[in-house]
Amino acid sequence: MKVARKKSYSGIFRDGGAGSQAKRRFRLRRQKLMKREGKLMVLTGVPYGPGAETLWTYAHSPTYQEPSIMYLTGVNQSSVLLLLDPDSSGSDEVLFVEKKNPLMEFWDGLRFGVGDPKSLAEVKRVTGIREVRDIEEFDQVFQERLRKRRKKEVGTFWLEDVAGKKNVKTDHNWAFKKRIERLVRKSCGSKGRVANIMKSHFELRLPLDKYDVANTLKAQRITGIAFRETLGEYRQFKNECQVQGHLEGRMLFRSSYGLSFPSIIASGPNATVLHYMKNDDNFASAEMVLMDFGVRWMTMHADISRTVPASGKFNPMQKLLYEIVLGAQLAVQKKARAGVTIQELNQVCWETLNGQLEKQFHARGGKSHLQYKVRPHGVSHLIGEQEHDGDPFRNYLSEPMQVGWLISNEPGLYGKFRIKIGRKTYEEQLGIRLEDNLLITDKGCRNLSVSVPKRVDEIEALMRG
Ligand SMILES: [Mn+2]
Repeated sequence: MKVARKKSYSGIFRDGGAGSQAKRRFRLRRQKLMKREGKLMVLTGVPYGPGAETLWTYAHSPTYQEPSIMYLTGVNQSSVLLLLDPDSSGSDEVLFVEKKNPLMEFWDGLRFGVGDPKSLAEVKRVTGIREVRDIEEFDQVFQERLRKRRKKEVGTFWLEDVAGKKNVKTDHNWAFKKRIERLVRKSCGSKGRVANIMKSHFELRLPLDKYDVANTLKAQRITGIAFRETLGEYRQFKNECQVQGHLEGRMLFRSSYGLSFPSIIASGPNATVLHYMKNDDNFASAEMVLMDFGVRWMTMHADISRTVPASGKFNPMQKLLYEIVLGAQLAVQKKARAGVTIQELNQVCWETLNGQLEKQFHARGGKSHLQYKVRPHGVSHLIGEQEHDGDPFRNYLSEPMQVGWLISNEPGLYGKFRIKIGRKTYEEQLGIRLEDNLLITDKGCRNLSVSVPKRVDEIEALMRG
């Protein structure tokens, strides 16, 4: 008996769930960028695949492309270059890729490439790009295109702050920018100029479209199911690693797009380390466990934090502190809408949290030692093609939020706490963080994480199994 199995390019071409609309969607994104910039542009994908070091992608993830290329093409394969040439006489879009390489495919699996008409037909079908060329021809094609242009300005993408003073110099985008500068100098000497298209690129990319929202919701739902399933099994866990294994297993059971990031599973005092990664400690049932986790669907993310009592039941102090954090989170959600800045959300968040800590904890005789002065971290970051999206120097914190932005809402409380409630004194060092993802609308916001439970009674009911 012969078992036939078709080769699948589904891991390489991510159509964003848009199906037959995919090529129109990607084409429109590139057209908008060309209209805005009006200049010759070139962008690079990641130079290496999973397992190699890259700054803005998680190397272990099956979704690893440079997000700017992912946004403009949906192509999830290393070593591709994109040339955009608005108002040119030739084709205005060219994708460069390596030659088909059977030896490389023997090691790393299917790749698309020059010399393989079948895979190049897929490029057209999913990305809408009609011209695909050998990456070895790039320098020559680029210089020809530049020569034809009157204005010798080339746009490319690298990460910098809005003032243009600080740059990320350790990633592939910076290395590519340097390469383009050398090529421009070679072609047109001092007349040439290389400009950053980061700002207009992010303006287009950050507001999610309906497919992105649908994919984000799917990521949130899967993350929610995995969380519920994990709570139901919590009694058998004695170690952070066991929680991680179960939670990530249940997420990946339902999504092959990989985790949003490696989970943080931090019990007791470990939760006061904000980016705790060890995940190898045993914990006692009296302790709280902070979990920061999430899965991807296509290129979109869930970025969720929940903090639960290992025993399945909050003690009175844990419940009191937990509800203070929850109150701050709700205050932020109420305030979030288009036009408001994330800086303003920070103000609401930490004022509410610190105010309630005074009123509900200190005024009742509670003593605390916080491990920071006013706030431990920001309440929000942008989410999109990357789990942390937008410019890495976070100039967006002071910009009015736009309809379609997806932001995290993650207040936290970290330190040592002691209080007498009834006849019992409670004392522990802990961290509590609650994180949801909010879609900004003009009237307010939509909490996309409602499928991940967080109320005290819900958590306790789920942990009873
Ligand atoms: Mn986050």
